[in-house]
Amino acid sequence: MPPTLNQFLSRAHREHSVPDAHLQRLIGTIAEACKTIAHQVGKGALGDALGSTERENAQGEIQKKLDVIANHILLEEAAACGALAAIASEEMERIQIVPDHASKGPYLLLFDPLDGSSNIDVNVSIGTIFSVLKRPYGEPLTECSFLQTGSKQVAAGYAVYGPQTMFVLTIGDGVHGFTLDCTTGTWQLTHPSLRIPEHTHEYAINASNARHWYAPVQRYIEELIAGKASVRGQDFNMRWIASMVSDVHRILMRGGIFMYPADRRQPSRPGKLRLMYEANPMAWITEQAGGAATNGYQRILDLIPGQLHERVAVFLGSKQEVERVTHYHRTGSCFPE
Ligand code: AHM
Ligand code: MG
Repeated sequence: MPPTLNQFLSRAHREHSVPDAHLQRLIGTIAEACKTIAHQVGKGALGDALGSTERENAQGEIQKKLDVIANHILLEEAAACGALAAIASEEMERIQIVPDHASKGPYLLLFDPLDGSSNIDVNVSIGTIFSVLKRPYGEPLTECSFLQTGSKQVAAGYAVYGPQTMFVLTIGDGVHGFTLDCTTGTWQLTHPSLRIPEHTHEYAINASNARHWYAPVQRYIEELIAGKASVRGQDFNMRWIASMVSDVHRILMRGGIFMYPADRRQPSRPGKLRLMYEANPMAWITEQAGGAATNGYQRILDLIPGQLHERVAVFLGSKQEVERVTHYHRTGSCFPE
């Protein structure tokens, strides 16, 4: 019988003293909240939770009903677990500080409660992404406390609500996947020590934006499409689920590169995805599984955030592909070699 998530965390604590008791409780609480979200997602039209609200989130996007429900579930459960000082979410403009009357802890939690929400109403896989940082002491607890590089994360992961419900976690010692056993309600370690293959034949990008891409991305994708006839000398396959969790999960399972580049539509906007609760946790998971993650120029985990909800270009997955597209950006090389 594979270990459950709780057994896995207890063993990691015994063997490496990481995660500490607070972090164990926090990860357990997030996983429980994901179970509740999975249950809500699974109800579909029977749960009166499909469709949109009339409200916008901090980024000016119309919230789906399930965005709001998932945010509420995570917020309520995490705030009460005693491990946190404050919480930030894609769905909340400002951070939420755990009130003085509640039990507090040394960690900060960031999450995207329901990633890929355009897929909710059409019954395609979606997920929850989270990132945990240590609370800096010796300064007031504000949004600035969250503005740490991704390399400071102490835990990161996601849940994917698909044909199987899975919880994928890193605490800095590899990447481990747990599958929800619906008969017992436990997360079982089914995918220990996941590794992303270095070579791949698969890429993921929203190709409908091709006309807006900058030259390094144009060149890289043109070569992939040309396949055997190009400098690449092999054919590539394309997949785009429009749910980062699902696309990254596929890459963890069988390799590939995921891209959401900056483009010419809004030159001041460096991509669509959010650095602190989308790119950072996925970048750390990718690196922990032997892959790479950059914004085209720099390692994502080294980027110093200026704002809680800031956006970033993302190239992540199989190492050799990420290195190639990053090289095209760094050298400004737009023409075949
Ligand atoms: P969301 O957090 O509002 O759901 O947006 C993020 C999602 C990612 O999951 C996905 O990779 C991307 O947006 C899809 O964008 P597009 O609709 O441009 O293909
Ligand atoms: Mg998202």
